[in-house]
Amino acid sequence: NIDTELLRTLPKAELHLHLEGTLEPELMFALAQRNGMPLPYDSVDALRSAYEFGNLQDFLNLYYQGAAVLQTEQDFYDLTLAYLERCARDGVVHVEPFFDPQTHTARAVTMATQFRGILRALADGKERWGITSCLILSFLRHLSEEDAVVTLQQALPWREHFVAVGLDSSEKGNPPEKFQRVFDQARALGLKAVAHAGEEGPADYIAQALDLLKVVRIDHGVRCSDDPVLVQRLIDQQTPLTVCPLSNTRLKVFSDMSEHNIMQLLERGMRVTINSDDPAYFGGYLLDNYLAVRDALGMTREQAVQLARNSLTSSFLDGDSLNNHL
Ligand code: ES4
Ligand code: ZN
Repeated sequence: NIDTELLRTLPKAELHLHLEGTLEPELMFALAQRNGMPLPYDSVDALRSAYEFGNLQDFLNLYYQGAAVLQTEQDFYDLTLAYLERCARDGVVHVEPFFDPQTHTARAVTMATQFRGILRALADGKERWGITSCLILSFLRHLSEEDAVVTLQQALPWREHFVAVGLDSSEKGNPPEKFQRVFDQARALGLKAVAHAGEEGPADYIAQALDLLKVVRIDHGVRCSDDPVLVQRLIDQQTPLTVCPLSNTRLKVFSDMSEHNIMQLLERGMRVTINSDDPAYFGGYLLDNYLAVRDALGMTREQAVQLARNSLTSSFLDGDSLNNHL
């Protein structure tokens, strides 16, 4: 198995990370106090002990409740900068974070507040630690397609400051086909597309995301293994999967890390990457996810190098900006 220090120093990219999911309990309390908002927990420890999830929806309920403390541009800045500081320590050289604007515009926190805080932190992260980034605007799939269309319109003044649209939140019952028109609009604007698919939802949602939304990566995608034809397609097309091991075990997608299929998918020749999803809620940042996979399933130095390389080559970087990290 590869040793921890080698894993830490290996240049890695993070391609599946929700900024709202990096809100540590300590920061949640600090922002609640700063903004004069009550929290339904007495202490950081009480909050952390509520992080026991039976499924995706259990988690999402707490995640949206937590995100409500984010009110000002400075809140979004502090959140994003704290994440980047952690990346710098873990050998993460490039990030492609999601944010969920609808979570905030629904509370009258404007698109401008969100973009200004996040973009200022991403610029400072590049300056301080050399971390490059591409931001992804993600639509909430439990809301209507019309709401997503309005959100895309609201984001147009920042069109040059995000590279792709994504699709997240409650997967079951909210198939990719529900968002075909807004993804068409986004691609017509020159944006790339990604989508969560095959996390809790069926393998068919992965095929829909590819065929109807024309995504260039699948977020999660681990349920592809239910469909051998789809598995072969993902191998043939070399579609990147942004797998999130600690997320999958915390949300009971796999009962235990020893049951996770990530190394099987990698060994079958799929373009697999390791990511942290919502590290403040799932018990670990990017390096912790690599270590958890290594400890449960084994990871040779060659496999670790392949995974880290996949993360960079599956990113939205190209040309010199990619080569500078390789
Ligand atoms: C998410 Cl783990 C996960 N799945 C779907 N949507 C999400 N939003 C934040 N984390
Ligand atoms: Zn996710």
